Amino acid sequence: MITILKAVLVGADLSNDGMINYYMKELENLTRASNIEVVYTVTQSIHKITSAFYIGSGKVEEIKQFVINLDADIVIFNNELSGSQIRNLENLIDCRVIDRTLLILDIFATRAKTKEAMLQVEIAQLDYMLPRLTGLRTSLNRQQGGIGSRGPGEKKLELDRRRILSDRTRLKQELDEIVKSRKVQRKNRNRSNIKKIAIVGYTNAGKSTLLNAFVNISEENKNKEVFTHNMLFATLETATRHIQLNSNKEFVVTDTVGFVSNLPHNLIESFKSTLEEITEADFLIHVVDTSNKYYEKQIEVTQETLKEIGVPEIPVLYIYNKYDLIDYEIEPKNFPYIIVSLLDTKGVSQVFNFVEKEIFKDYEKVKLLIPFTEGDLVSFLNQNANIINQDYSNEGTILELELSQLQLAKYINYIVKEGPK
Ligand SMILES: Nc1nc2c(ncn2[C@@H]2O[C@H](COP(=O)(O)OP(=O)(O)O)[C@@H](O)[C@H]2O)c(=O)[nH]1
Ligand SMILES: [Mg+2]
Repeated sequence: MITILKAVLVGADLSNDGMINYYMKELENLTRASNIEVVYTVTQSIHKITSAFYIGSGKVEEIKQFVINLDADIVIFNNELSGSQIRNLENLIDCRVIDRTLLILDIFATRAKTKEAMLQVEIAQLDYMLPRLTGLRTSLNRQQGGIGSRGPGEKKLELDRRRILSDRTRLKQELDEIVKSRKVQRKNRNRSNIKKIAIVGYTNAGKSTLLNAFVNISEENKNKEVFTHNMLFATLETATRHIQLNSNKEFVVTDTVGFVSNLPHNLIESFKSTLEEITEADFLIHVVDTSNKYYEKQIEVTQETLKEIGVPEIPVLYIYNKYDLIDYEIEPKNFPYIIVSLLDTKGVSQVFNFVEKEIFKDYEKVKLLIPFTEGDLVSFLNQNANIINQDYSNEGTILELELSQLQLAKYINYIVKEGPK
């Protein structure tokens, strides 16, 4: 039988900016994503963090009562705790205590599927553990039922520390190897000068749904869909797909891990290599879940996270998604934007039209005259460019087609100059 853990959530409000309910709602979603039931939520506005418990000791007593009365198994803090705060809280409340960071790391750990993602999460977990060894040790004992067992001796801790450090070095080396080969792949793509689009946004906004819509535009891409699911952090891996449009224009599109507010810093650090794909994009599509009433805050969170991972000024299209679910008017504050439902084919084609126009705006319509002796070039262009019209003259084939600036330079000698009529 699966027993579902019951949690009491705790949030200390230091900034008093009116956002505490948003953060607690988000923590609740994260907790559910971990398959833990939320039985109660406590918030307290504080002016100063106490070194012993983070919050005031009176509040801790109150939490203890809730834990007993509601038969809770775990207390989850929205604020990041130190090792000694965890230990003190656990001793006083007599229940396992974790913080938001550990919760997120835990979700990432269960969702990671590729070797790269697993290594990244493991490194982030070790970085979280290192400064908290004393506190976490009691937390671990308690989990195993060893109530009353104090933390291990100093010597044992030192051994643990050394073991963790050497594990970390080994994992980092493994990760570096993977990152290196990914870089080579990326370089090859860059060399081919294909336009790159990156889909970004808050977790569960519809990013993977959009990627799949792109994938389904053309026949050759069938069976390359990615996983979409109504849950936080359904996918952690970066998926890149090559899309070939009917007009023979091509681009690559990347879908990556979604964001959430206060993403643990060491998680961002260790996912940097994955997220680098975003920094190299020519165009970003920022997907927004308008059915979440805090969608504006989620846009900000995404924008801030992009800044944190060093994304330069790249043109962005905002997609205000899940319009089918809402019964209120929305007033987008970010431009350019499209309001759609990505589950609706009409919405999807609206997005495509915009994207196609935007990323291929440097294409020009020209006429080429290709001598009959160069029939290979005619068939090559038929396969690789958008041919609008094909005609013949005494000298050769006349192709009316769209070419990128790069192609224009390459075929400049074939261009037919249109004289004044
Ligand atoms: N009702 C509705 N659901 C949507 C829409 N777009 C995506 N979803 C659903 O939202 C959930 C999350 O989508 P997903 O693409 O996995 O989000 P991601 O985390 O951003 O990749 C899935 O269950 C989708 O089917 C939409 O326009 N309307
Ligand atoms: Mg996804």
